[in-house]
Amino acid sequence: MGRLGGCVNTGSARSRLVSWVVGVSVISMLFATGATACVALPAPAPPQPPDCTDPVCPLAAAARGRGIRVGAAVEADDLISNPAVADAVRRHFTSVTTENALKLSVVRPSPTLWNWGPADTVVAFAETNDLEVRGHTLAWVNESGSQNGLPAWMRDLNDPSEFRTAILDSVSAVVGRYQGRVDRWDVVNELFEYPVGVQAPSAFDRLGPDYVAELFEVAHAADPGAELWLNEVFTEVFPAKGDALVALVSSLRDRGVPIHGVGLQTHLTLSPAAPNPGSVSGLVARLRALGVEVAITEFDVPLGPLRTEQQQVDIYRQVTAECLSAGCTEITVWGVGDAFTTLDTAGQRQNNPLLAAFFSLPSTPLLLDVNLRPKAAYAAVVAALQRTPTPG
Ligand code: 9MR
Repeated sequence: MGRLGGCVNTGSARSRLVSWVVGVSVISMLFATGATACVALPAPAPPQPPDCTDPVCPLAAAARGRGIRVGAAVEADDLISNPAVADAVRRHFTSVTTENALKLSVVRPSPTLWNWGPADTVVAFAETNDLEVRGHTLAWVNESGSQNGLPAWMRDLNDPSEFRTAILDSVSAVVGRYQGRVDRWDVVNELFEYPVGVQAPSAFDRLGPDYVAELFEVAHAADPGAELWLNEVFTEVFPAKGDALVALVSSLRDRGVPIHGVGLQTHLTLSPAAPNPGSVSGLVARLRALGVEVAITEFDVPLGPLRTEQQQVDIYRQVTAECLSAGCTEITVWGVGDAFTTLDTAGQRQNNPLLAAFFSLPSTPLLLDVNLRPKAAYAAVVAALQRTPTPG
């Protein structure tokens, strides 16, 4: 891709007003970016994707060799109904994230109904296959545009004490049930509004002003051995969200709140442009300096008229290398393969008009193709895992 192969960043910061015309609406955002001088270079050929019939494929092998995790979001139904999916997960990945199974809307759809089946399936599959588990997610805060994982009955509890009982009891029950079996939890998901990094108003405000700390404490009490994470979206696009994350994590750590990691979702769906060089590594370094782990937790890079397969490959390589160079401990993609991406669903496209405007259908955003074969992007991530130096 030109940005990587043929452009020189001069380092002088400037602001660029980007306007995206989406249907009848215009969405304008201010970006800070380095001035860039480009020379025309021929695009390098994409790396040949490795074929893998081995029990442990290059992606998992490279991650294990480096001592980090590569993961995929999975659904229990897909693991059960499609042996090829189960096979691909166990050979290519070392970690699974519950895509929907542990959202409270799935686990506790009514006050008296606990639906453990999907999560039990994913956790048992992981144990059988020596995979780690990221439990996603206990409190999805920002409600803008999409379901946030809260069941309607909980959202409708306007009485603060009833809401408090419902949420805190549920968090305790869910984390407690999987004590010692789920390695890490996305305790709080999508806390901040965008583009600005302020806490989004939500049903969770009924818990009081310090509810983030309280949720971490409750989860910690239910499983003191589990890692507890904050998970945030679009930090590579909106620097203010990164600043807000750093400030919040700093305050939580200063107060001794049990927070162990920060996930950067990295859904690259707002713009066809690659993240500004340094935007990922810079934030990872700032967060790690606070004493927390950092991971890419929901990576996907859809294709569209303005993003070619070669650019997809380069973005996967660039972002993975940046993350690893600053000390990331996990790279997780949001789906086992292109047939399972959520980005092609109608709901996602309605909730994110930029996704509908800029990216193809199908968007083929993942590392394995529709037949679960490794793509060129897979080879690029493997190369980044093998070659990126660890931070000194
Ligand atoms: O992929 C998930 C999709 O199947 C659900 O319908 C949707 C709403 O619950 O959530 C999707 O996953 C989201 C994740 O939980 C949080 N970050 C954004 C993900 C993609 O929308």
